[in-house]
Amino acid sequence: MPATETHCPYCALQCGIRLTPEKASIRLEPTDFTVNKGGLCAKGWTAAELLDHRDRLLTPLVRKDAGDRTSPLREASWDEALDRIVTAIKESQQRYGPDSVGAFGGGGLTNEKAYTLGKFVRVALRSASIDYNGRFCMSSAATASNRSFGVDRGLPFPVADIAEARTVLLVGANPADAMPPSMQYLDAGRAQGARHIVVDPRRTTTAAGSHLHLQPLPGTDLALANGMLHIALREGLVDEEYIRERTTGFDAVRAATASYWPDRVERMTGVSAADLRRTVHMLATEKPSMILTARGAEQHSNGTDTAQAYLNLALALGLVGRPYSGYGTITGQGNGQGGREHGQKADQLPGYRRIDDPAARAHVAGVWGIDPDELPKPGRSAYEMLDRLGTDEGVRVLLVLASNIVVSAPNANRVMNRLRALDLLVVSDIFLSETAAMADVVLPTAQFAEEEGTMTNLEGRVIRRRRAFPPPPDVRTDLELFKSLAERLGRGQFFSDDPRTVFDELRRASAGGIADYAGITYERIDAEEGVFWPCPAEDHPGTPRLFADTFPTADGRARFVRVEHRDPTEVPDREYPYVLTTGRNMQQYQSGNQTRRVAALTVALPEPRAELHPDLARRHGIADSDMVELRSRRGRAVFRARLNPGIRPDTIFAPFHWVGANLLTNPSLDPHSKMPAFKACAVAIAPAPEHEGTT
Ligand SMILES: Nc1nc2c(c(=O)[nH]1)N[C@H]1C(S)=C(S)[C@@H](COP(=O)(O)OP(=O)(O)OC[C@H]3O[C@@H](n4cnc5c(=O)[nH]c(N)nc54)[C@H](O)[C@@H]3O)O[C@H]1N2
Ligand SMILES: Nc1nc2c(c(=O)[nH]1)N[C@H]1C(S)=C(S)[C@@H](COP(=O)(O)OP(=O)(O)OC[C@H]3O[C@@H](n4cnc5c(=O)[nH]c(N)nc54)[C@H](O)[C@@H]3O)O[C@H]1N2
Ligand code: SF4
Ligand SMILES: [Mo]
Repeated sequence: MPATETHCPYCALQCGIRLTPEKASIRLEPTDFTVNKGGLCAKGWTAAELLDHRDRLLTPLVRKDAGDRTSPLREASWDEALDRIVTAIKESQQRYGPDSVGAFGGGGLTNEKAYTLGKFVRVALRSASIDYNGRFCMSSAATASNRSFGVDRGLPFPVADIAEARTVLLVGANPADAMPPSMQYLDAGRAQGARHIVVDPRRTTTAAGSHLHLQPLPGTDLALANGMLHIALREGLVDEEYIRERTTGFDAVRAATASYWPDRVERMTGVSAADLRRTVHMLATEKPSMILTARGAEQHSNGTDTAQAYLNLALALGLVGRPYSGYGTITGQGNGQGGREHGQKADQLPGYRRIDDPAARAHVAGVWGIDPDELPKPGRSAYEMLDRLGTDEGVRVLLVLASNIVVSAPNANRVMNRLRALDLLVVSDIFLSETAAMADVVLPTAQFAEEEGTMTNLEGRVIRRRRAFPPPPDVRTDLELFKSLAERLGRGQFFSDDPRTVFDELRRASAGGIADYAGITYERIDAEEGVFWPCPAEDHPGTPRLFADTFPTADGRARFVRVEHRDPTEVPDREYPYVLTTGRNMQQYQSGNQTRRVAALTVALPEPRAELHPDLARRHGIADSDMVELRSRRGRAVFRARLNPGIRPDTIFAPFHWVGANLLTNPSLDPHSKMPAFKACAVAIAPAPEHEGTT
């Protein structure tokens, strides 16, 4: 078999890789694809191990005794598995109505699969109940970008532009661990004299390499941004002409920032007024400048307003739409961008259309060949759906694809209880995840190198995932799954399991929408190293850079939105005196269902380690590598301690790649985006016996 050029199965950088079958193995090497230019991280280098892994799911599994989840899973035929699912769907819909059957999707699905999942739920199930793990990822920055810019494309410029900026402010982003090959652009910038400022409660590798590291208390990034805007206004650093010509709504923001005096902001955040001033001076005077946010700023119960505060700052300094400058959010999952455009969201139709917009409903219903009145209304957001599973008003039959919610959803004890209350849980995955292990029916699915499709990377560049080998004999793609379920539900005529056919339909469904893919073809992607949306026609070049002349809002101007600091919903008190924040380690990916099975990664990082300051550790009699117990109002979990003098003494950091961190986290939701507060809750700490092991 010849070599196949495709992309890494994991994050949104979508590094180019080449897979070459050899006698007894598969060789994986980086390509010089324009984004990674020959770079890969440890996860990418070892991704071939997933392909012929001994843990691979190779047949459907069902419970030995249907309806009894304590009975063991046994192998089953596709017919038997699908029949069990369809019987449960029909019973539930008859008894409780169409919305009692729902789906939870993922930002790792190809565009073709994400699109078809959204359509399957609306057209085959006629249900409103769909949402996905991107709600836990990009939703806050997406909401802020939509309301200010009229569009949500994570980076409105190619990632290579980062190398040309002279000042870069990274807020709650740790690309040195989360996207190591992207560091070549930051490194190149620094080599030319650029200055980088990192805002993170921890001294990460990214922070250590920067010019200036600001260490705020988790959840206070909004106050920091308003404080910078206050200084910019007072010291005449804002771009009044830009504000006049290209924006609306600044007066309200100007008024709101008046009370964010530097010494007050210093007390709220722990960042010195001098550092605040240095930062805003660099951004305003050492241009071009970029402000980039990631999950550290966004995964809060005020995440939307926090992203907004940085967006306001970028607009006030006149950065947005100018060369090598602006605001961006660093998208996380492999198809985290495309996955949020084509209908997996509860309130959305393809092309980033709104499901409550009559014109959008008419257009998409036309492409799908149904009556617009058949389309359901908006459904509930991810956690709101999980929180009601198995209740009379909630979902009772749930299909989970491309997410391992038992590990990755907040307040996991509650989520597990709700999953147990379902009438039927169906999970499609590559490996038996913690969520799949709870399911009534487990379906084996094809993985990256076994399927065709498109992904949209963190830049909004649509690229191709290419098939190098067929899946194992009894393993099907999710497209085949949707089609065969739809057939059994009498709606098969609306679905195709051929990725190209689906993509061509997606192009038509997205045409005229915000995320317009109409002019993108597989052939163009091959010829042009990907195509940036919006791309409304085949002779349109695509749009690597947005906002140069106008914004896709009604009046063509960007909108300022007034935002005020609010404390995280849960702040430390006597019983739970520290702030827990959570996030990523370099060697593991997400819920770990893939990377925890890769030998080299698990040798490098075998268990979750909670990072805490040596002073805090000493106070509790904890030494490095001791076991520690963390407790919150929702649960307890045990970690091995890692003493880190670079973290704030009032803050503990824990990775979420294993069951543990999310037993503690707070599901309090951002009112605009419905993002949970993954990055700030209150915990207590105590030594734990060694024999407990990590949770
Ligand atoms: N190795 C690896 N890489 C990944 C992933 C992975 O699981 N593993 N996942 C991918 C995905 S889906 C995503 S979304 C991205 C995420 O990429 P990032 O957002 O860069 O990763 P996180 O570790 O979640 O958070 C970034 C930083 O925020 C800091 N932080 C915590 N609380 C706060 C706060 O209140 N304010 C500020 N300013 N900072 C805070 C943390 O200390 C952390 O260093 O990574 C992608 N890449
Ligand atoms: N405490 C805390 N929790 C967090 C976060 C945090 O920072 N802190 N971050 C949040 C963020 S940003 C994210 S993105 C989520 C991610 O968390 P999850 O949604 O759990 O993400 P993954 O672990 O990538 O889960 C993907 C699953 O799908 C499988 N899979 C891969 N490809 C396919 C496919 O094509 N089809 C199917 N059917 N399955 C497939 C994989 O094997 C894996 O089991 O976690 C969120 N949870
Ligand atoms: S940075 Fe992301 S896309 Fe690149 S090799 Fe690592 S995990 Fe894969
Ligand atoms: Mo994410």
